[in-house]
Amino acid sequence: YQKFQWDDAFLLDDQLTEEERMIRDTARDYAQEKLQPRVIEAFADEHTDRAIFNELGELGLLGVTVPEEYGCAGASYVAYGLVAREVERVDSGYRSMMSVQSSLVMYPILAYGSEAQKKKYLPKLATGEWVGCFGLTEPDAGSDPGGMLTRAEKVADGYRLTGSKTWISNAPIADVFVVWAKSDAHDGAIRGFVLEKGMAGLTAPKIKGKLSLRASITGEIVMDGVVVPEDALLPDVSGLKGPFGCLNRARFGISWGAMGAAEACFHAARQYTLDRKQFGRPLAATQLVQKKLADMETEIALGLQAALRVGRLFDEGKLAPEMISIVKRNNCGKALDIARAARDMHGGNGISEEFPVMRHMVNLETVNTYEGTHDVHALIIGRAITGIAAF
Ligand code: TGC
Ligand code: FAD
Repeated sequence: YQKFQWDDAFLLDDQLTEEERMIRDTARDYAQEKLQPRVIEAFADEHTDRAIFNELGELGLLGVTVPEEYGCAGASYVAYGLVAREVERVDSGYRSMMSVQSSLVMYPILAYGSEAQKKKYLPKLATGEWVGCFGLTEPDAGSDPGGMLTRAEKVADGYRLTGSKTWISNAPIADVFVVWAKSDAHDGAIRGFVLEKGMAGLTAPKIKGKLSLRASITGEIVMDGVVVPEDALLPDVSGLKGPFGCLNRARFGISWGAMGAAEACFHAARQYTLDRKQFGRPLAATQLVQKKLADMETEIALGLQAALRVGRLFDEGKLAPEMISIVKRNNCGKALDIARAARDMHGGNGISEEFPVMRHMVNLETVNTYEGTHDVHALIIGRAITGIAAF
């Protein structure tokens, strides 16, 4: 037998390729050396450091699955998941910045864009010279994006967009806006448009006062008759499957990222309870604490293994979106449980910013909600099981 590795229960590391390990290590070193030292202040001040995009870009960590011809690594989806895990080990907000840029902005331009759009946008998004955002959610259309009110009407040489999006990651600092609207010229079908900062009628005010994901800036997108040229339309997709194709990628990344946050909480709780003595012995010597640690170890081992399996199926072209719903839902829910337990195990210290547990806990409330809530993913899985949509 082998000696059990408490920090890699099922030897995940052995199941990765050389390239995946290399990308993982690049992301881990960057996250630990460059992101970890600034996260406490960023979260406290609700400050998003724009330079993080350039730093991620320099290391090739934006759009890692995008082909090399556009300045990216052309790596596997498993590699993308590993990057999300390492970045979210520090903070879910930083992972959010990375995954919106990669899955929700670069991917739709790659998959649905014209060659001219790909050449214009992808290299600059890859380096972080440009920041992107993705506008699907509206004030009255969250879980039900098909109920969106944003409209694109045909005008000479282009379209006029009117409507508003809310809860949009990166929006206030974005240069590029991938926005979804119902288009009159296409029988009311949902179509994607690429907008640029500075267009007349386009504003992106910041949403203030978030108690979660404070290191990642969030805003609205207000489109007050924004006129865009014909070539702002993403030509190669029509209908909700456009935005959902992007969400498949981002949700998959989140299933890994949430496990990174959970691991950070698990490791912190283990160390804290080994160090902290009450009743004359370490807290870790008590049965209740060991049960909690065993539960964390188990859920993380299972969650990572499941994310890896879905990633391999993704890379082999054998993916069903419901597989992603299973891992997004389960890993977010389990990460939230783990963060709450870790917070509790830190006692009073657990509410201090000096320990990562409460920050992860409040961040994971968002992660459990965005990209399809825990319950919406249950309904997606339920529909696949029964054939009945119960939304
Ligand atoms: P439904 O009838 O199910 O589908 C409409 C069309 O879309 C196709 N489709 C998919 N295609 C690819 N991948 C998927 N996962 C797909 N799911 C559906 C479907 O085949 C159909 O195509 P067609 O050709 O027949 O038209 O649509 P519905 O309106 O009944 O959908 C219901 C539901 C609940 C599944 C869906 O609306 C949903 O997923 N709601 C959750 C919304 C959501 O996730 N929003 C996320 C916003 S972005 C975000 O949160 C970013 S945060 C990122 C960060 O900061 O990290
Ligand atoms: P609602 O849809 O109103 O849901 C409220 C509650 O009702 C939830 O518990 C939900 O599970 C439940 N519910 C809804 N429908 C049903 C049903 N049929 N049956 C049972 N229960 C139901 N969106 C973007 O487009 N781009 C972004 O970049 C982005 N970033 C975000 C960043 C942050 C920090 C946050 C908080 C959100 C972000 N979102 C973004 C929006 C996010 O995707 C939505 O908040 C999410 O999809 C839920 O929509 P909602 O907030 O309108 O909640």
